[in-house]
Amino acid sequence: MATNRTFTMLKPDAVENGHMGKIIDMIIQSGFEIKAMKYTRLSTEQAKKFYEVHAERPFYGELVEYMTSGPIVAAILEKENAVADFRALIGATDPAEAAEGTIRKSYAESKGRNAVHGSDSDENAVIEGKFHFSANEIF
Ligand code: DAT
Ligand code: MG
Repeated sequence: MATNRTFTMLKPDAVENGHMGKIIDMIIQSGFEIKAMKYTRLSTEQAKKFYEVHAERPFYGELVEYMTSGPIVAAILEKENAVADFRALIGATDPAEAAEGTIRKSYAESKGRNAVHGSDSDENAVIEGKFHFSANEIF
């Protein structure tokens, strides 16, 4: 069942490079409504848990270190077909492979430092949203 919601993080490189405002604007202009948003920093424990599906991958340690290296913006977004439409808006994991006009094509530094996260399923969107927000922070 589609929830029409997805979860995103503007990653440390996007914040560091001053792209936060432009990316949020792209998200809103693409028809997503912000249901929850916070400026925060992941602890090592949180980053490990969030990316635990990648625990066996060779880049896991680097990923956790990077995701805890500075503040991020976490948000829950709503739109019809939110998960798939947001994946289309952010583009491929590697910005070199991302389509023109996507957030990663425009703002990501590399496959590892790729500006933005987007949930890959409705189920994970719910899990990831709950990971960052309590019920009274979601509107
Ligand atoms: P996505 O973020 O597009 O869903 P993913 O879930 O496969 O991609 O991987 C999660 C994050 O891990 C990704 O945004 C960046 C990092 N990552 C993935 N593959 C990588 C690689 N080959 N080298 C370095 N970092 C990688
Ligand atoms: Mg993923």
